Amino acid sequence: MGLLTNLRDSITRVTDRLFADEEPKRIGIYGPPNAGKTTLANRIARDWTGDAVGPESHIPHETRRARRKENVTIERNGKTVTIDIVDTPGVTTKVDYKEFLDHDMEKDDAVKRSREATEGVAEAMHWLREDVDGVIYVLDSTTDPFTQVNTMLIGIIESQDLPVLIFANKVDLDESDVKRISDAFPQHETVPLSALEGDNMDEVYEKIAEYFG
Ligand SMILES: Nc1nc2c(ncn2[C@@H]2O[C@H](COP(=O)(O)OP(=O)(O)O)[C@@H](O)[C@H]2O)c(=O)[nH]1
Ligand SMILES: [Mg+2]
Repeated sequence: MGLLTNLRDSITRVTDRLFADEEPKRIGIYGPPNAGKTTLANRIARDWTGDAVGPESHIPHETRRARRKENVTIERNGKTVTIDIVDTPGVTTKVDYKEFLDHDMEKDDAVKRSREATEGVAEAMHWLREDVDGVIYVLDSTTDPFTQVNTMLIGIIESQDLPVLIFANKVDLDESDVKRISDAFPQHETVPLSALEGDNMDEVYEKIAEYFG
């Protein structure tokens, strides 16, 4: 009985995919460590599916492998977009195990974490070239956006002709400066939000539907 039910469900899933108008778009969430990528991925997943993607953390590189939440359907203004949300590790020039030691970790564990984080970053970069249909680039609006990593990554995204939205996160904090971000990347649309507090999520979903639908 269980076997038949499983088989039937698998066939239904495959035929649903075959006859669906389109495959879901795969949207990668990129940006530096601690920008709030996982918090955002979790908020989107919870708002539209009720489940989360992965753990958020104040320790940099908590997301050391890419995590994926498939078939998240977002509806806005009569537009429906089904996306696979890919939460990637933060991209940076340096993953140092000493950074983890600052967070009260044993050296072995810290070295292991930094190795995993480096592999995760390589994986995220590979996906950017091969495996995503659009990018949400998340920045912490309390920090300077003019870094080599941001400029380089946005350059790569542009060279792939991928649609990209820049999210200026953490607008709930006093030091938040959204204009600094929109001035740094005037060629792209900047959407202010607080992934933590859920501020401005209506506009976030509107823009996602508009850009990736
Ligand atoms: N104040 C504030 N903190 C945030 C916001 N979004 C994320 N954070 C915090 O920033 C830290 C890093 O978040 P996380 O989602 O793990 O960042 P990631 O490394 O980009 O995945 C965590 O402590 C979050 O609670 C936000 O909108 N406002
Ligand atoms: Mg993360």
